[in-house]
Amino acid sequence: MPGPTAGGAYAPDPLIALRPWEAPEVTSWGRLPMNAVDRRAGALSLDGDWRFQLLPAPDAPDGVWARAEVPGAWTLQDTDDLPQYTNFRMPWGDVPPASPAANPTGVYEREVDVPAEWAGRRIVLHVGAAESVLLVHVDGRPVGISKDSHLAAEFDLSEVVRPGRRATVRLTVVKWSDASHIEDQDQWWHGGITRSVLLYATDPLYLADVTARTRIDGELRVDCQVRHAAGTLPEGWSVSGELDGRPLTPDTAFDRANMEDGRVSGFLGEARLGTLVPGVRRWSAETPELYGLTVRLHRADGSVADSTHHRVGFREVEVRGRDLLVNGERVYFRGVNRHDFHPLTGRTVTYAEMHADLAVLKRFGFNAIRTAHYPNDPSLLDLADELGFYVVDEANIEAHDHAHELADDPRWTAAYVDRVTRMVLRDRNHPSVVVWSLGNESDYGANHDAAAGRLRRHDPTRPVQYEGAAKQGWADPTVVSDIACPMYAPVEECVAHALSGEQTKPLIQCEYSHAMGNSNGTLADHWAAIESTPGLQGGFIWEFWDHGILQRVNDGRPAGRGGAGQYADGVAAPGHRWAYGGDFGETIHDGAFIADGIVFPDRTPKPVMYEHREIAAPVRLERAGDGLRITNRRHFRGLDRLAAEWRLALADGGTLTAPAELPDVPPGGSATLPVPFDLPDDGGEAWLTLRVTTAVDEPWAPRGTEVCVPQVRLRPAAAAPDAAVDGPPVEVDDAGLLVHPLLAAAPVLSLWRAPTDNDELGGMAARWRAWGLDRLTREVVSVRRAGQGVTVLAEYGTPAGVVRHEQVFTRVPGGVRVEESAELPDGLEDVARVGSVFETVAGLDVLEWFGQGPWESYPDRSAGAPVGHHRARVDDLFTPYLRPQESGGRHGVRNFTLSGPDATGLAVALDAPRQVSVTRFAAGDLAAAHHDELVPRIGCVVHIDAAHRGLGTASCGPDTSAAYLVRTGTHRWSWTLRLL
Ligand code: IPT
Repeated sequence: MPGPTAGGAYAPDPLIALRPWEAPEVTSWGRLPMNAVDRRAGALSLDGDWRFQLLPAPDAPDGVWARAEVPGAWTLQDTDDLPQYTNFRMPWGDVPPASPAANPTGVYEREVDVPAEWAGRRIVLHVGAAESVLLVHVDGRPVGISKDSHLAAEFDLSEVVRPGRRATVRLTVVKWSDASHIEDQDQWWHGGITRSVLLYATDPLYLADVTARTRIDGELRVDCQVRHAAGTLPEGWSVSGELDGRPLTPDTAFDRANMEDGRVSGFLGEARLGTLVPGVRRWSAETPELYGLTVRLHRADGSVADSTHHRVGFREVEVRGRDLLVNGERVYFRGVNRHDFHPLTGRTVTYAEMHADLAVLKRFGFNAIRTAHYPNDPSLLDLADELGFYVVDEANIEAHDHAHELADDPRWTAAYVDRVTRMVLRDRNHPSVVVWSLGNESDYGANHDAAAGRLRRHDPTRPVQYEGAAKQGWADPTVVSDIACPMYAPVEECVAHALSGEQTKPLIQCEYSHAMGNSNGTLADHWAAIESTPGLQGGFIWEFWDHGILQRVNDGRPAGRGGAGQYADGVAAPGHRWAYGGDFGETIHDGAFIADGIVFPDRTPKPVMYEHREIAAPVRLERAGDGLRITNRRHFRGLDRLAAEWRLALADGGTLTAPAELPDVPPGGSATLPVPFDLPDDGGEAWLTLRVTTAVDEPWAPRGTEVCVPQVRLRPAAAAPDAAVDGPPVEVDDAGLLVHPLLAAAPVLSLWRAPTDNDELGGMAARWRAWGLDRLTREVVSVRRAGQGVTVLAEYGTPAGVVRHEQVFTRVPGGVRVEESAELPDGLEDVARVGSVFETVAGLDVLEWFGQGPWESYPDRSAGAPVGHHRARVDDLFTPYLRPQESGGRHGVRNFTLSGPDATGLAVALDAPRQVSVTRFAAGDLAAAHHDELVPRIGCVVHIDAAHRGLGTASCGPDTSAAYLVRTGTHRWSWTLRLL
């Protein structure tokens, strides 16, 4: 910061003169070592409103002060520097370590009254996170520099501030730097101070770090580092500790060894405490048992100089052969990648919000998180310890655009080592952290090896993974990854590896099943393979959030905190929308690729969550002879804390319920039971569901929350086609189109769906457009009447051949049967659907169906939608994906009714379970860029599909598998339309 000298000239500020934003070797200056000591209690919060100005460059002179909120990104506050989204392209062209000349630099300033009672104490400034270079000045004096936008930086202010006096703290945050080149993650670019700022004081004699290690036999070892502000430690200090009230024992042998070989010098004290807890309760994601650890540092007179509190869990992680074991068990990793994200505040997230994230994950069967692609907010790990998650803690390194160049570049070695080391020092006491990750998408080089060396020294108890290294050979023992952790590997490739005899490491995909838009097809197939193939242990879905930023439509600005309450159920309120790449006027951006989560930007679960919940169900139900088998699929506990109820859904009857008693079965065990109902002779197709709920209030869900709904079919449908009857002839117009009082548009052939993100990015949509499937023209070939019936033949021409479509309309009791066939020529390979589409008149607002539901399902994403009687308002059937696309489908529908408030309407019975959708939108209506731009029709658009293409995950990763593709040749389907 330039400051006036005695002569009135400006002396260059050393922190600016150094140009640390273009010096990768400079990872910090004046910054204290990272540690795990908890300083939150007793700290002075400096959060709130700060003086703020945004300079055009770090070395620009001061301008005009405004205000900004800390913590918070300035890109979401009242500045002209708006968020920008790029996947891995750097938003500016300069090669590392250069940064652009136009480099927004936020200057934050405020006065701080340093408490008078801190006299004689050591005073520390803590900045939770700043993006991407932080320069600290106090009262004009340079204090320090820090990099790494996702880890805290601490600075000793004892010599700079005076207790009882006021000090001016100035935090300069440079947005673009050499560090941006290794923070090139697929997310919004922001600038600002994104986590809390604190000031705290300690005794001059203080705990510099505390490391707790546990074993599952109940052994706890606590290593303490002690320092003194004056440099040399005074004589006679000691540490003591307790675990839930049980005193820890000082390890005198350790102390003696330290003394004898002189390892404890005058400035660094080391001491070890320990205990053995008999009958210890083990920590796991299913049993997140925590013990409270308090460590105290005493002066020679026994008085307490410092203390810290931690929660520890007794658990062990180990790679044995090709299994990753937690407490000796080969657990499955039902994981998701999680960014720190909020639609109003960007990367600033509160404890309550993180709790809500984890609660929703827990409710939907997830047990693992990869902190993509940087250490998440520290409270996330407290919550993961408490709620029970296995965490892959990832360092903030992604050099994506310059991955290969930087991996071996010695100028960046310090940065790679620094980021990995500081993460480990911050997080190693958390039982939830089971694996360290060296970062993401940064190729593999000497810098990774250097970081891993330091990491293994600091924490030999956990495995290390790094996808960039694993890519060089899943079984290669020479690369620095204990886990084969590919991304988006086809399931067949994973199975082949596991069966090859070559596998040497656990195979857990660090990213798979890309959740962009209407996606996650074949998730159940992945899990069928994982559970039946030793060596496969799961993976981490990409990703948790759709990162839509709430934006005001009128002025295009981010809504910021003012947007609170301006969204619900995944949808932005009128006048707002979920912004994605390009919406803030950026020319360089990657569009809707940022909207690829399993939850909407407001955390509303997308339909895939239900699919996952069922795949992860703790209880499995199967037929076993005449009875049933219930299996406990947990790894560490019985079926305790769960309640259940039986439901019997009869196609031609209603739904019966009966209380269920879950058997007492150990993890992995099963029990057989009789079918709990006597099946009535009538009622047709019958499905038995075990509705499992939480039996008690859990930290993540109240009692009675649905956990899974496994089901078995007890009786198949009996085929009983309606006989043709006499009656008035079926009416068709001259074009052979059915005339019906409730149809606004008659059923015609549909081969098209509004492309999903997978269809677009996978290239299918381009092919379908080239064939003109989005604008098919129907030509009537013949209309033949016979008795009451009519046969209509039509043709739809495409550059890949002509599709012949026949409809046979027959009078049946109370309505019309429509028998259809469509012949797809060989050239029309892999279309979106083959089926009928029609539109109803207005006034039919409720859909009731017997089939899979209640949520959206598709052929390759239907394992989580139980068969039953379902009911929904038509307006609620469409899923509001951020970029409009095919949505609202229901798989396995047998029959449905569409009715108005007076219960009149139409009833449709299908010849077989079919993919059906009833929405307010024709496929062609879904061409808008954002959901809020859609204009619903007043009638219903109904699709009945003989075949519907799977969703796959081709926006990033494998497409759906062959079994879910629409084949060429003849498709036949039929349905009956009646009035209610
Ligand atoms: C992979 C990235 O790790 C992740 O951040 C995200 O971009 C994801 O893809 C796609 O959404 S990298 C890709 C090149 C496989």
